Amino acid sequence: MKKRIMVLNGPNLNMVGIREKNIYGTLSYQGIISLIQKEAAKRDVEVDCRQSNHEGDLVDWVQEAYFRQYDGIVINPGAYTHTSIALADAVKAIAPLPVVEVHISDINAREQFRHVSYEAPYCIAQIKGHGPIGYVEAMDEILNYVKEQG
Ligand code: CA2
Repeated sequence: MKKRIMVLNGPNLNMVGIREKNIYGTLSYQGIISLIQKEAAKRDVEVDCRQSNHEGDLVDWVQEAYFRQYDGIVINPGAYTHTSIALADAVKAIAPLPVVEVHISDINAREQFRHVSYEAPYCIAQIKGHGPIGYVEAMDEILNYVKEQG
């Protein structure tokens, strides 16, 4: 059966490529999704890509990935990374479903408040500062993890 990965993006990620290009690069949100879809097709993987500016949507989708038995989640929670215990709880609750956290920028090289991630302790990996290709690396982390688990 084809592997199925949910790719979630949090608040303001629909703005990349439009503003703050010095931080997030010039590729648009749609460009990032096209890149992920192209790389997923090469790996014969199904990706379900969603973006929301609302915390509860992200919590609902993490739960949906669990109940609908996706193989894993790639998530860039945006600023909710640094604030949301609700999202961290959701990620923790679906263990051992593998979750990889992605950040386009290197959150550790930025403001102090971005150094904290509430969900990172419950993720199998965190990828930061690799730009849009980080999403593809995250997808590969999930696929390797799933393969190793048999
Ligand atoms: O580096 C990342 O991917 C982030 O998750 C992006 C978030 C930020 O809050 C995190 O600390 C790191 C922000 C999403 C993009 O926000 C924009 C705001 C204005 C213009 C363009 C993008």
